[in-house]
Amino acid sequence: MSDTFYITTPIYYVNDMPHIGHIYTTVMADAFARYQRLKGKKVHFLTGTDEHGQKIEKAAAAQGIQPIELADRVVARYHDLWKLLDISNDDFIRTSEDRHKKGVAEIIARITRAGDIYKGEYEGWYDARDEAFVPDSQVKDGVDVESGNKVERLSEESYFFRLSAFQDRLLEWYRSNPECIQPKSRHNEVMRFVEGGLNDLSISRTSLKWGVAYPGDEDHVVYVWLDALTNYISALGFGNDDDASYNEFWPASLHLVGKDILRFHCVYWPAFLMSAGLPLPKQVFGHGWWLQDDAKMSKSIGNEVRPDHLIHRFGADALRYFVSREMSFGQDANFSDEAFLERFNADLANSLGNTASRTTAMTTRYLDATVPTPTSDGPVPDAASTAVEKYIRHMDALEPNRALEAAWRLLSTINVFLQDKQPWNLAKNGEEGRKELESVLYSALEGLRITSILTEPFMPGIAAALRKQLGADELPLDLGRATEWGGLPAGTKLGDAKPLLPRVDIKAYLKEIEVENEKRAAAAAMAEENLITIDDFAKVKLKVGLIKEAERVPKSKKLMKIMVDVGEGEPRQLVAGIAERYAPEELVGRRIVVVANLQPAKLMGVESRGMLLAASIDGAPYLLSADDEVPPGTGVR
Ligand code: ME8
Repeated sequence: MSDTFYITTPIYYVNDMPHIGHIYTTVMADAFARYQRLKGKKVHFLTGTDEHGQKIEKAAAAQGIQPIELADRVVARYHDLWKLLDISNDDFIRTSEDRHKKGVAEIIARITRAGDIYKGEYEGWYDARDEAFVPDSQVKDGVDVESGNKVERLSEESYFFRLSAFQDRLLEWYRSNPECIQPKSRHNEVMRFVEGGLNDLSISRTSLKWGVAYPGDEDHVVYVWLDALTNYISALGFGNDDDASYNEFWPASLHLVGKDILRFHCVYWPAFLMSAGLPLPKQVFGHGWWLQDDAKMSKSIGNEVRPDHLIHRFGADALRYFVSREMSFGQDANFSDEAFLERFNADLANSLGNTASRTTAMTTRYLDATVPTPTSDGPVPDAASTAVEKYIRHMDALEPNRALEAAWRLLSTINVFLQDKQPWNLAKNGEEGRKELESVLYSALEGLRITSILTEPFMPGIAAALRKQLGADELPLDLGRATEWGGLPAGTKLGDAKPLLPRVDIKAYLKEIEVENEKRAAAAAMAEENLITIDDFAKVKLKVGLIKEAERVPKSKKLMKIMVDVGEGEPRQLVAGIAERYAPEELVGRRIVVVANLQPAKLMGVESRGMLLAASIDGAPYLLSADDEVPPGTGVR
């Protein structure tokens, strides 16, 4: 069996800030990475960002910044979040990095050499949200009926990958590797899709600039999914001078992705690799979606959960635990603050926190905070070995929620045992009672030590704090000998007892966040009032105008009627409040800036078809002007 384990998350788009979905995949990948380390594997854990493509180009334009600036901002947020959540990734790849571009160039070179690329014309639909080509049969009224996303028509020169030629080889791979796509239902889904036939895939775009330059053809950039998928090998040094990590870790043990992008990972990616003559990943797992009120979170609906308040108040580990335990791996689940708080109280504060604090408090009180002689009496030792065995079985089968259930059954056995034996009464029963008291407390302490190992992949911070309280922080941390009964030596001094996870008053907390949310909504509404998007600004059509005639509006001190050439043939009539500062003869021949798409209005009975721009100092107008060489009608932006 290989002693390396290479695990990846998808690389996340930088058009949007991270939310619970991105947190979930990364936390689960982290849990598996930590688990494999506990098993003694040499782990390489990769995450990163997907920075190219139309979606990012558009998002950056909407904010009036360069795509790379947007990427830098969002990447900084990802780095902060992964630090806060104690994610133990070994590397973070950005597709804007040179090492990645070299990897993309190399895989294209290999596919080209294999004769699987040809030049043609792409005529069809494109879904910029998923960065996917959509077949005609799937589009109705400009919408992809499968995803519900809007699509646009493309017609451009493109390089094509001969995906159609890989149908049989892909089917053969699925059939002879029943484990390669998980869960099983997804394996069947992908097979059915491929059995339905495959079209060749457009792998370059000309109508887009923000991407990896297509090798040898400057007019094209590489299609963002070919670019993105290659991150899994470019990050290891594939196509670079130093490819030692590639040789050590490829093929990946596990690509962990959401079910939304399974097809890209199970059809395109293996086909690219087959063509390039490279080994295929061992397994792709497509997990379910976090929903809110049964709807998938999405930017357009604006229902994405960003649980910063939960992390801030309860710590990263509480959130890590909640997402790991609440969702049956592979299925969908709803996210709610209420569900989080209930689990927090029941599983963390009660089952774990209380058991730990009762055990350490009694050991402190009755046994001078010192671990007594090891014993294997009572039900806890068996419960511990069953828990470890089940935990390993479920983790190996990618059933993390069930692995946690197994660990919590051990906690429950410890709890029931303490309740039965009532150590506080044993303490009153002389020498006989004292012997049993020591045995009961040893079982509880040792059961907790083993729990601290099983929970480490999910809650590294809490697990470490628990081990410290048990005086076990220097003891080995692995899933071999360390989980055998009796590891906690007699005479060990307990660490300081601090409450690990105090209960929360759910009602009071929900009220607190309601008030917070109201405040936040009010702040957002204000921000919205003051800020406009670039699209809002683009609605205002500004043009340079040349003043041809000017005369005061009779009986008005302020108003001047002017005729302005805005490049439309006929001059436009405008009425402006500038007569107190400018004489008509000063105006004729000036080049000014005009709002050309303002609804017409009447001022003192005179029609005005537009508005001129002027700076205003204490109410006095100072006209904005344009240089002499700018022709009338020129757009201003
Ligand atoms: O698809 N529930 O990036 P992305 C659970 N760049 N997981 C969710 C989720 C939800 N509601 N929403 C998102 C991309 N995710 C591409 C990937 S890989 C070569 C390129 C998670 O930023 C889930 O893992 O849209 C999903 O696959 C991923 O975020 C999509 O992230």
